[in-house]
Amino acid sequence: MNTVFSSRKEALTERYETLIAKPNHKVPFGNGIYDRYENPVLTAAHAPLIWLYDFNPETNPYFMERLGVNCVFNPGAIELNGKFYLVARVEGHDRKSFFAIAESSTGVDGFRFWDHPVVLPETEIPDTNVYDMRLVKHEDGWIYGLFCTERKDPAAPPGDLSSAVAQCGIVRTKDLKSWERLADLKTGSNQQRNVVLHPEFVDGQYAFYTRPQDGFIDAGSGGGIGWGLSHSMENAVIENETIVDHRHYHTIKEVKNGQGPAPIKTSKGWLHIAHGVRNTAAGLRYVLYAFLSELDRPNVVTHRPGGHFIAPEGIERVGDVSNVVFCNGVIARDNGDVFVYYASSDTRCHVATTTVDQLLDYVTNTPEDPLRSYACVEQRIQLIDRNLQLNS
Ligand code: M1P
Repeated sequence: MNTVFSSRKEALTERYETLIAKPNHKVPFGNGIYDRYENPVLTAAHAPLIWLYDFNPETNPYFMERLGVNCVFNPGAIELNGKFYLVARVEGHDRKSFFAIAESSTGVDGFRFWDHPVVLPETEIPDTNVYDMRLVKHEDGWIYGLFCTERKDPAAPPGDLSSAVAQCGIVRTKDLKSWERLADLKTGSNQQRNVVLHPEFVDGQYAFYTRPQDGFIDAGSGGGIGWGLSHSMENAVIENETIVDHRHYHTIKEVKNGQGPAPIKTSKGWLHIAHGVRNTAAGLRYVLYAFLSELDRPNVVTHRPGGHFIAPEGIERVGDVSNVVFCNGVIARDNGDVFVYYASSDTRCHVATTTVDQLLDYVTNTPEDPLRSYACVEQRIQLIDRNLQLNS
């Protein structure tokens, strides 16, 4: 057999298996709210070699990559029969994203992709690009995947090859293997991204978190995390969209924000993880934040801890779209453990672990953003004075 072919194949296979077997450890100390981990849980290097290379020495004597993978990020997450599944956004060298499922028995390491990516049926108007699936076990018995479907803007002037229309695509499955495509969600907004299905019926209807916005990138006069109800999932229509969580001047979410995964049900309310975006001289900065909403009215927010929950750190700051953390997947286990899957800089996937107790402590006891420097100093002095008293 051709020696270049066989030596490269052998070496790359060994490197791949070493990567998958690499144990992941908590980064020491943490912040008491959650623990980060030393290694990302999924990267482009986790793409199986059979996705990338032609394994025939006759047609690929140099064991050359044929279909590259650029990055693996923004995974939806679900636990089924005690196993952890991520539906990752895999982006090829051709810039198109697709979904693929990786499975682990620990949730923090050992994630291995299934052989085949998800075959996502198209609608009559084919998607150009699909990404950021939110997986939801709904009380109706289906697992729904809501994702962003992107198509060229038909109203774009000639020569404009960038303008796109983003809308919410919907699929459902029972086993993560066969997927039924439903009609795209209809709302009154020109653009929709970050649409998430609430796991329970509200007033007997399907409930959605939305993110209406004017333009493909800019929220314009729109934005905020929206909310709406639909009688059907087969032909989901939201007639009435209201804003649950607004954008706000000079905060972590002044430019835009969006619901992350479906919220976690707790004894004190629905626990939400979301992303907030602000502008800087270096471009947009995406961080995660959290909030709590009422159990019976998930669209009514009761607690808003100020500032970010997770911001990009170290290597997380660098990637195809730098200074970004994004989360559309979380697993809350029956024992109270929570696995927050987040991606950094549109490049790789990480996990942070915590518990429902810790998250409830965080959202209910972290003070709100007082919105002015003077008030922030007052807030901090109150904390300092209480501590000095305790220390004396
Ligand atoms: O590039 C950062 C993120 O940008 C978009 O999020 P949003 O709609 O909130 O701006 C999405 O394309 C997301 O996938 C991406 O990570």
